[in-house]
Amino acid sequence: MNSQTRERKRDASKKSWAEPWKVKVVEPTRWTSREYRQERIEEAGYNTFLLKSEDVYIDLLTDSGTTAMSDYQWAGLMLGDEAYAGSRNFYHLEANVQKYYGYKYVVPTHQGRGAEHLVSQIYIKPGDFIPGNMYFTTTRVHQELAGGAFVDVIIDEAHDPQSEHPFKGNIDLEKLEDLIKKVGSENIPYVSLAATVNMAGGQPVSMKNVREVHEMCDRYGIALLLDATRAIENAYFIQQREDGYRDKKVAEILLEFCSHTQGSWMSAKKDSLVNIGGWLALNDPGKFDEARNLVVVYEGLHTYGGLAGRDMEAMARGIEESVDDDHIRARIGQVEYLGNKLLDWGVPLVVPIGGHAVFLDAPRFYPHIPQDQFPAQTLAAEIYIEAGVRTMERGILSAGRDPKTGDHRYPKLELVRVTIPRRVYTQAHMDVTAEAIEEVYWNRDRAKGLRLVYEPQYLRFFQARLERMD
Ligand code: PM9
Repeated sequence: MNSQTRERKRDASKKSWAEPWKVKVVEPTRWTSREYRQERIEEAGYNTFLLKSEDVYIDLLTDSGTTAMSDYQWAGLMLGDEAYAGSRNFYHLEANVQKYYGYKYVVPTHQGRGAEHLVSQIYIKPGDFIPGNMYFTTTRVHQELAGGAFVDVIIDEAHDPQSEHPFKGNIDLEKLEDLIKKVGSENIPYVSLAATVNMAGGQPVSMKNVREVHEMCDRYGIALLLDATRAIENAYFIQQREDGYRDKKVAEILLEFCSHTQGSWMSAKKDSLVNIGGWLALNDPGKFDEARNLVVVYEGLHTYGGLAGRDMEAMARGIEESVDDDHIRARIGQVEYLGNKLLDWGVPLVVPIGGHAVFLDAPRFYPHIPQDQFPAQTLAAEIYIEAGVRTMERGILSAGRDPKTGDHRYPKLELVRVTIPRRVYTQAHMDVTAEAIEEVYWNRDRAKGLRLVYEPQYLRFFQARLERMD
């Protein structure tokens, strides 16, 4: 062989993959100076939710409603049937929820929390307990507003950012049974199971676990309801990590998973690849009847639920695309690309890397900032100042206050979520993001904590304002 010829080392197991789409439309982004960003974040009360989108360079605040829709979905918008009642797009949506998720009855809602409101009002009576695999902000507030109290029964590993457990979203069966015995099954209207678990770092629930929780719920006559917002990402993790599922399609795994539950609520703004939309799906005809009645009070008629016909069409088509194995592999592959890069550089984050986001472990960035000085909120602000990358706090500010004592809740996890919208950013955006986070990590000793100057009553993280400690 010619000595000039470089031999390429082959490793057949390390084949690159690419996203199963190409770009047709682009939206310009804007780079700004560090001084400009420093002024904007101060103006925004050090809360990334209060920044203007035009002042953000790479927006990794959330994967909710930030998806790029496909040409198939955009074409569907033109087929919107905007009749007040009986829109054909509703029937398409209903058929796809039945086909891909397996539930019998479907009520559309404007987004996930519309469905959470309905399900909480229908199932919960004052004084009830709702066990679940870690709280989610909007889910818990609706449970509390209906008079219930959320009880965390997730496995302990979920609260440890460094535990490598492959299914950190699992419910601890012992904790669940202890609660049932303590408060009585008649005071537990349902078990609230999320797949994947957002606040734990996008961590999945195994099929074995949902099967066992289902059996326990059946034994005690308690319903098992699913937050299906990212259930397709959960199905992908089952395919990759659980024995017996490697050769199954994500769509088959999703159906099997849902079959263990009697209903579910959905924020279609995530898995289903749309900018707005949600639904509540139930198998119990009596509960469905109540939901169909209540939706007309809060959302709109039961065949549009606060949505335009075109939104329902985009959702119906998004569901079809969302269960495609190549799509979900590329989606989670991008999150893993960013996470692995940061891990290689020694940046502390939650492992295993989650489905929709990389979660930075703020206490390991800022051991000198106590939790009540908002280390994760500080970190999110610093990342914005560094490179215009917008992320979100998932720690003490998100956890809010205990409604009984009024004290801060102190969650064990104090994280910053670097959330990847679906089909929006390139690998180069991930590289820029990783470099910005690494820079903030190297300068970690200089960071100062924050204090609250304004705090709204509900879901304070959305609108709170803070200022830097001296
Ligand atoms: N999740 C998210 O960014 C948007 C609001 S909170 C910052 O992660 C789950 C698991 C969610 C979720 C929203 C909802 C509520 C329910 N369950 O936002 O009302 O992650 O559509 O859904 C957000 P909607």
